[in-house]
Amino acid sequence: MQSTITTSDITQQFIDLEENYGAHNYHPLPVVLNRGEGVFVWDVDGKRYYDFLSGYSAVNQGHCHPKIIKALVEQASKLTLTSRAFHSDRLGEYEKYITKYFGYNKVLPMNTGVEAVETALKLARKWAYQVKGIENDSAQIIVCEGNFHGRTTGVITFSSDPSAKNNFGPFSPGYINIPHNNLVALEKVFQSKNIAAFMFEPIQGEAGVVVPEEGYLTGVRNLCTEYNVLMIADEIQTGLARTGKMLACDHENVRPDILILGKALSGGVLPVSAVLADDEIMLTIQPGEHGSTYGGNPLACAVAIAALQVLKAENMTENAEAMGELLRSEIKKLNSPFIETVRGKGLLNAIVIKHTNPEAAWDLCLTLKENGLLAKPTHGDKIRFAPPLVITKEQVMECVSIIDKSLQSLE
Ligand code: IF1
Repeated sequence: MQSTITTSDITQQFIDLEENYGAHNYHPLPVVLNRGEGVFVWDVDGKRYYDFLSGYSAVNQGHCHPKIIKALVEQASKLTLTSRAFHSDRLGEYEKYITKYFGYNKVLPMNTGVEAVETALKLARKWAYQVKGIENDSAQIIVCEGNFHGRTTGVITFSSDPSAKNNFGPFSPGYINIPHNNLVALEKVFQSKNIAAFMFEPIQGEAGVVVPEEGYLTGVRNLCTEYNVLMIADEIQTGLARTGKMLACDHENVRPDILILGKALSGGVLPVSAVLADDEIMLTIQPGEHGSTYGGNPLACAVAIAALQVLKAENMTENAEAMGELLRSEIKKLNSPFIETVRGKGLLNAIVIKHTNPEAAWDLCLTLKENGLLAKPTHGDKIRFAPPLVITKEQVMECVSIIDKSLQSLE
């Protein structure tokens, strides 16, 4: 079923500008947004939508959270960037705050998620050669099939997604892919003496919100400890209350050796990412060996403190847990013939569409849009349902009725 979608003239004008002057590296839904507040966004025609993507989990705190915006505006009018050639009065304060918040000795501040991932990989290699004693240039890092850790040429080296990788080669060596959620495969690959680290997403986001079995995180932790391999948790999407715990690793009380954060670390206000680790790992990088122009800038520090504060102050972790349970159970109650499964933890969820039409998930998202809810398919037949963590019970129920109404229109 091709939805009879019409776009207003003003919407089309903005879309045409992007078509004519922007790279075509995305295929967005035909909607042009110009305002966000909490769980809502508005388009240029003034139509309101529930945001069920949350900027790919960067807007956990809700769009334009007033306390985060206040921190942004105040700092922006004082000092935004010093570079790390000089100290600032915000960096040390932020470093102390975030390391106490997550229980690590040190933090290395970066900007985008993939930069933090690259930083974690460099730390793992430094540690491998300088602490574990692996022969130079021989370190191997284990990653999972179905992973998504960003889009630099270094990181897509180990992507298993052809669309992320095709014609971007040549790629760098030093990575081994194993199946996600498979401890036997992990222990097998750990028999080599050259393994520096295992990097994984506690729940695979891009793969379609793939939740590993209970006990997997504990098994990973135990194997990494036993074989002296660094456990690197990429919590860029699963962290910061998204899955109903502050970190997805908290579902099994497991502490990674390197923790990677991004996205909601700024509440969707500007790119802020971070790598946390203890001294044995973090201090393998000496002055001049790694950095970034904007890494740890005063503006990012001020915003990130506010973004972390509101997560706790407004009990967003607990709300994500409760509202996620409600959302999944209410969607299951719909008993739609077009929903194969509903899965997720907290407010990181996805439905898998069952339909003869390969475009059904896209068509459903177009209909959801018409009915006032924005969501996007991932990998064809899965639709991620990940609203801001401030969503209320009443709003969840309204969204379920929008989803129900939209499913009815699928033939
Ligand atoms: C796109 C996906 C989500 C991430 C994890 C690192 C990064 C991401 C677990 C890199 C980024 C974003 C990238 C964005 C869409 C979105 C995404 F579909 F691509 F995979 F969320 F699932 N680790 N994910 O999810 O962080 O450098 O982007 O700040 O590239 O289309 P970044």
